[in-house]
Amino acid sequence: MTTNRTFTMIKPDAVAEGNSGAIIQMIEEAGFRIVAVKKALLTKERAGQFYAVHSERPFYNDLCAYMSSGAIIPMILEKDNAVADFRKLIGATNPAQAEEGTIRKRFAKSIEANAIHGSDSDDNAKIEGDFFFAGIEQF
Ligand code: 3AN
Repeated sequence: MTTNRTFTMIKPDAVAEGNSGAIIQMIEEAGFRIVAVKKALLTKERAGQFYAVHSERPFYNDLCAYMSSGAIIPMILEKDNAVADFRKLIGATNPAQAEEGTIRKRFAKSIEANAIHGSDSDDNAKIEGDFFFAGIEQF
């Protein structure tokens, strides 16, 4: 199944450094429409729930601590081919491998503090969007 929505969140490093405006501008200029947006602070436990799929990975604890270390900006986005196009826009997980012109190339600090999240499938986009916005009206 294909949908035209994806889920993203601007991570604590990018929010703390005042890069959220520039990142949102890149997202909108790439043709994505913001369907839902808010600023939020995750507890470590809730970050653990969000990243449960990584619970066996060696970086899981650090990732949860990092993701609860400061405010984040979760968003639901809409565009044709949203999931794949957004993964292209954010670039590789490791910013050292991210292509020129991608959000992570421009703003990511490290493989952990890599500025932004993007869902990797339509199913996960729905699950992750509901994690933050279930029951909230979407425009
Ligand atoms: P992506 O965010 O590009 O989909 P995932 O889903 O493999 O990457 O990883 C989720 C998050 O876990 C990444 N955004 C990054 O913050 C962190 N992460 C992934 N791999 C590593 C690693 N080797 N060391 C530290 N953190 C990592």
